[in-house]
Amino acid sequence: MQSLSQAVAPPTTAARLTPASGGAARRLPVARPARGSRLEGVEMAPPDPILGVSEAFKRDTSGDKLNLGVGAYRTEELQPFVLNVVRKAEERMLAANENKEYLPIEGLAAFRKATVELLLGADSPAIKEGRIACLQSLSGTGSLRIGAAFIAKFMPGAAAYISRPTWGNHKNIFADAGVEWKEYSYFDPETIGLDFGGMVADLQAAPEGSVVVLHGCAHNPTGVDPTPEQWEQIADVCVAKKLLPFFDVAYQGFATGSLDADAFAPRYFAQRGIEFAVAQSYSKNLGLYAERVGAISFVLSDKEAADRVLSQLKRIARAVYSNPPIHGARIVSEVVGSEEMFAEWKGEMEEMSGRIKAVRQVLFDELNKLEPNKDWSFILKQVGMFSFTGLSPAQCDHMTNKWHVYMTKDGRLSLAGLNKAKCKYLADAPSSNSHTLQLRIDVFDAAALHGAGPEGRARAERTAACCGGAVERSIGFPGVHTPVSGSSAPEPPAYRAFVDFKFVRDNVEAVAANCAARLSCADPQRVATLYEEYVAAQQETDRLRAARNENSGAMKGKLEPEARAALIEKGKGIKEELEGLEARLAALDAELQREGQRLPNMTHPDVPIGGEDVSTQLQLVGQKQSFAFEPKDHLQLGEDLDLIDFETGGVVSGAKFYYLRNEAALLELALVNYTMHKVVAAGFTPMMTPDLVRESVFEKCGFQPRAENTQIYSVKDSAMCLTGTAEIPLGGAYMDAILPAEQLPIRMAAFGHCFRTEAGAAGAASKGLYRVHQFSKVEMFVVCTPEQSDALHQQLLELEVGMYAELGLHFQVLDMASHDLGAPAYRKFDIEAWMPGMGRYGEISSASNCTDYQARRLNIRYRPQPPPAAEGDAAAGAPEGKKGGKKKGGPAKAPTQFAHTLNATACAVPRMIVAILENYQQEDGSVVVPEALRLYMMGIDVIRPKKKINKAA
Ligand code: PLA
Repeated sequence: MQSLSQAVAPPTTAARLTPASGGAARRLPVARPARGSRLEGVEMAPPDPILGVSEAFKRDTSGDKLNLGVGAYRTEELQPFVLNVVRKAEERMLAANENKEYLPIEGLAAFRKATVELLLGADSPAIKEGRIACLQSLSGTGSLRIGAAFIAKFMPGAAAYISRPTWGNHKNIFADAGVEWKEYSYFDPETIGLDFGGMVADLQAAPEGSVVVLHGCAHNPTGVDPTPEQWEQIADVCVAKKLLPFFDVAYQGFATGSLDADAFAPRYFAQRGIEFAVAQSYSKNLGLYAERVGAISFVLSDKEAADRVLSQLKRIARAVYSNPPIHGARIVSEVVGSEEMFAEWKGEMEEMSGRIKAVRQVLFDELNKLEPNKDWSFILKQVGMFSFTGLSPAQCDHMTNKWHVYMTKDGRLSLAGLNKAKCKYLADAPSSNSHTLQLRIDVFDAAALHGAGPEGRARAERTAACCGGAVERSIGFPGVHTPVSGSSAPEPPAYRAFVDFKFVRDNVEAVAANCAARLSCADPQRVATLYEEYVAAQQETDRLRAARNENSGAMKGKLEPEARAALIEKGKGIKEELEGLEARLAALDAELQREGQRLPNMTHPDVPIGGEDVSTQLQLVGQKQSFAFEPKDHLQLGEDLDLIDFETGGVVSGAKFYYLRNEAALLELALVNYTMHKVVAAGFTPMMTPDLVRESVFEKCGFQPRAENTQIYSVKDSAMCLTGTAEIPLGGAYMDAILPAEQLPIRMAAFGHCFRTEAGAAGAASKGLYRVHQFSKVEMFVVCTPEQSDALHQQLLELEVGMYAELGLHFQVLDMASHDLGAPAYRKFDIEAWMPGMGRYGEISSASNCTDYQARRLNIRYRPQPPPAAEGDAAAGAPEGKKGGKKKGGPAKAPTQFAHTLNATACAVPRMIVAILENYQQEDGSVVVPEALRLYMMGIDVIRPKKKINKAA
């Protein structure tokens, strides 16, 4: 049986601790660190972007400090708040003297009843009919995680769509559970409101059966919620696209102050009979942060399904924490279960949400006083605990480092942690305080970014121009293009590519010109800037680490108590600064990856700049076939000679599928065997490769299986795709390898099946065998050193030319123009054969030099040979570490370098069949088999008409 990890290999996992699957049995040397602890490779995880802020806040000794990071409610005195109803409930519980026995796995019955009633209303039919599978779990986070684990297990392959932006932990939760997450548009910085059009469009574009995570109310971090009418339309899309809504209800009561009004969305979905999942939390609305009390529920269409789902939720929870904690659950049951306490809670809820609204008003007023010409209304319009200010990460850092205002790097301010008095500090303290000027500028900038600020607009325009535009990229087979599109901002990188950032920074103009020449929407200037920032942060980190070491060195030995105390204090300061910097480094690194991975390869200087029409003709081989009769096209020949059966292909599989029959079936095998014979003779290792490959390998080879209009078929319920070309499994074969230079070049040739959706394909060229959903191909792939790749590119071309010439085809060789290069290709030679049926040349093959583009993504390296031992050195082969004062371990190993990769079509079977049938047809309707193939054709040298099987007897 397939294991879960196989079924849902999370493509978002960036790093792997173990070598590629099957690594142990690989015959290739794979670098393993020769270090001490077996866990030496475990890297430091970055501090949590939200809870890390609270940790830093605690360490700050300033009297001015303000924690606007975590969404935790404070009183007007900025003190933590325990609700009166909670105190009362606890008193009752204490008086009742209850025991501490384990709860059932599903939790406390009274709690579960109270929780679904709070969500859907006590008279909800779903509750009455027992259609809700409700499991008490560990607050909102744990409930989401159990829900995510359920999705991973029972909806394998379904991605979870989360809003952009969203609560930072959503990505962790789904990724760690093995559910791939993707984003839908949500926030429009221009209007500081909902990008409803973008949201609906993205959800409509999501594959059927996807999960869509919706904030039930008081969206975190934007404070922007859909209107009831918009919720109706969201529900329509969920129904039409069979999406599973997964509500995250963490702030019920904080949007409007009313627990009932804030439950509008889930209640509306339930009323429409839409099945959904929901995670509820009592952290905020009952102030039970540390009690970890919440629930995961599935609202379903019948009781029987609910019973089954609950049984599986229990099964998951049992293996994670066995059963939930009781204290908080009892508080909830007491409060929600008693009419009087429930009413009191509602009052306190209104009070909390009212205080935040009052703070909004004061902050708004202060900012207005300060800068009346700006539109600050977003502060008032946003709902819930937060204000989404638009401050950049650098500005947020500045707020913290200089003014002790702790906030998350996405520009979110928790107004629940602010009071009226501090609003003044935040916006406009007495003018004698020179600090405020800077603060004012920060917040002022925020408005500029939100509104028509030049930077924000430029970004938006760039994204629109690039991603909406017709940027196309070849998927490896000539003439087939995949639009590189994304609905808006690029997704975060799913893997780490070793992009040469230094090169980009040092050559930013050349890289920009290259992007323009290739119609790429990447932004080299941004990459260069990010890299500069990254390097500076790295240097600062190194400096601090050295200071820390020096400080701890100074503490060794005997010291006066004061001196020691001073050193300890200093050490603390350094530690804190380091933590802040490390978080910044991690954020910079992620953005560098995201932006860097969008860059295309550089371009060979001889490549003509422009569209296909400016490609250079390098060679013209053979001559156009002249016919003394009216030649047929391959479809007619295929029909007349009973060779190609599209009709049955259509019935059995669908349009653009076909059967090859009789000599055509043999012709496919003959072409494959002929080609294999040739390439093996040329030193290529013959291979048969998997037709299903992990999505991540596609990405590392430079393909985009998830892009809109992708040419690649994804396999439902798995993270695998059907190969579009054997280039992908061949490229993946040496992923993460470190190859000794003397093993290079590695030449491989694989027979593989190619599957293509042919999205957007139309016109004459899609007739017959020219463009089909499945075909066979022999593909060549080379891994080599940088010095070898240009010559090998020529050799691949020569091999192709030799074979097609021997097969008697007439063709031209083109050095393809820049617009026609896929992102990985540095240079590409296409071969186009004369196709009498179309009356023009048609592509039959393509050979690309990808230089180190794929190798930097697939992490294919080689180790150059060490320089020959200098004279007078220890004799070569002397025992390591003995003579000559050499370091233990023998001659110094040269540092590894990225390999180069090349790929080339040796034989794309159907297009060869087209070319052969059309060029070798005879006046009598027969087709002569090219001389070179006869050896492989079981003695058949002419294909003649034959009696066909009549299906309708
Ligand atoms: N869902 C959303 C949207 C949240 O904002 C939070 C908490 C949770 C779920 C989970 O909270 P729980 O596990 O305590 O029930 N968000 C906080 C805290 C308040 C945090 O990050 O954990 C925040 O500051 O965003």
